Amino acid sequence: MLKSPLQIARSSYQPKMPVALNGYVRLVEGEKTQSVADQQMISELFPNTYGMPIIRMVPGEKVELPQMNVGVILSGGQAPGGHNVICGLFDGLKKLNPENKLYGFLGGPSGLIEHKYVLLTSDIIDEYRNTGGFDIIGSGRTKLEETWQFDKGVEICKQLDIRAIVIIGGDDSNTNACVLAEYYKQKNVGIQVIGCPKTIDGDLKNAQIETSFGFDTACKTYSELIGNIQRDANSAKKYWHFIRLMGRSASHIALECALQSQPNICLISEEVEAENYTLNDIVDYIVNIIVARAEAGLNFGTVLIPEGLIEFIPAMKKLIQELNDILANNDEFASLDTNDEKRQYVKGMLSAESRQVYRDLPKGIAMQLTLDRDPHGNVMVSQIETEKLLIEMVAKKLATLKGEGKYKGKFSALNHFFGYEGRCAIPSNFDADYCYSLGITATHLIAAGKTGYMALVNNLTEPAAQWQAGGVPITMMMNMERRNGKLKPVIQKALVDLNGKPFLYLKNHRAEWADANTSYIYPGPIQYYGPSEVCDQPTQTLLLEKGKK
Ligand code: FBP
Repeated sequence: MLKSPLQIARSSYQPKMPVALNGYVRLVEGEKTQSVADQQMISELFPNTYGMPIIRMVPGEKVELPQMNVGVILSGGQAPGGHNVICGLFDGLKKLNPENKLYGFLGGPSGLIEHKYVLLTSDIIDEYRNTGGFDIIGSGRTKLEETWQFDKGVEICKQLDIRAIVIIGGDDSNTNACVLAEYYKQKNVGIQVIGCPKTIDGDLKNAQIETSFGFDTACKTYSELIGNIQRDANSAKKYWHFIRLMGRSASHIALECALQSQPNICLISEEVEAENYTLNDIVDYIVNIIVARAEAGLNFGTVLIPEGLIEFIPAMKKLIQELNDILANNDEFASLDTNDEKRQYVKGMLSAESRQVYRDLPKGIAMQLTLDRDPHGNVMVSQIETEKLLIEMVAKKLATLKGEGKYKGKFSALNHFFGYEGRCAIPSNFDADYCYSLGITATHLIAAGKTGYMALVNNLTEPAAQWQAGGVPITMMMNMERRNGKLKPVIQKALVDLNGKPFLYLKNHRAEWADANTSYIYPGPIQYYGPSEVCDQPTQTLLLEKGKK
């Protein structure tokens, strides 16, 4: 296969690692742990994996270990660095014993259930070192949550003599990893389960996990594009760019990109909800900035919009919840032929308040809200074009103001959505190093017989040599939440903390960024080679959270 010069160079990049992982390791166990909330209920649901200690890895002596086989699964959306977790696992296993084998389950969790797998050899692994994407074994969104699925997993693990499964996924997949670990321990089948924190969304983080992998590369990729657009806007001086950014419910990606590029406007869904803003409030906020800039002769700018915004506007949230209930397993709705019939049907089923909200939406957006749900029953926010909705509403408002003589500018807007552009980017040095270390760490947790743990690498704002590896019991991150009408144990999702330093930095600077004089930063493309301050920097979010900025 033909490769670019960068692809060739990256294949021989040697990820930097914490000192403790360079040789053999010893595991040091801390105190017993508690879940973040609902301790009583979580401990009853996870009697075999609750309360385990946090683990720290320190340099140790070589110990002879029996041969072991491991299976790995990629779960959910792509995130840069996933291949390196697998490479780290492979190298870690082979270092412990060259006879160890790594199997990859194909197409996500369904590979385990349907017994679809591949034996990962050094030829395969070498093709994927430091590359983006999940194509080495593929990924999927099948939920692993029923005992028949777990039992199918046992069958294939016994057949391949697999002693442990590593699940690389987000909060839901790691929740399921924990349920699987508990089940296997309870049934005493001798299969360990270890999780790895993946998602570009950045919402799998807490007191132990500093960041999920992929967030760094994805945000740097989007920030490069935003910076380029800003330079274009500042050169041509004729367009307002409305840029929606992936990230599901949480606004971490939008916030991080704002910190990297200093746009004129960045909306944060969590703030919208906390302040109880309506769609009109948001439109007014944008319009006021556009009018002020127009008065200074600046008919251009950038607006960053988190993809989950719509779900955080209280009236929209209510509408979406009603739509979720109406559309769940609704064959009658599915059998309707035209969009008009569907629209009438939905209107007939909504409460009066939601019907009004639905009616006021542009037809295209209203239709998007009724599209298929994901396997968790959620609206697929990546398919709702909020940026177009805002452009339409802002343009309408500006036209009214113009009629009243309150706005004399020219509004010409372009829309963008950045998501898929960053999920498979070549991992930054940070993600390449972090992910490889996570893979090696997972190997040591397995070798030590651990289950129900998430691989942990932290101290990430320091040079990689000073990173600390270990493991955190997944039950420690759990609380009880209502999902599809039922109370369930789940890993607590981290939304943007409105008292946290990254958001406060935005809040303290946004008036200045909105202002007449542009404060744009142009981050440029990810650099893989060069001085450390250019190519090894973690995200602004991490630097601010750790008090390094
Ligand atoms: P994960 O939560 O699985 O990491 O997915 C991240 C994400 O990229 C979201 O930001 C986005 O909303 C979603 O996946 C898009 O999903 P799909 O790949 O199915 O279009």
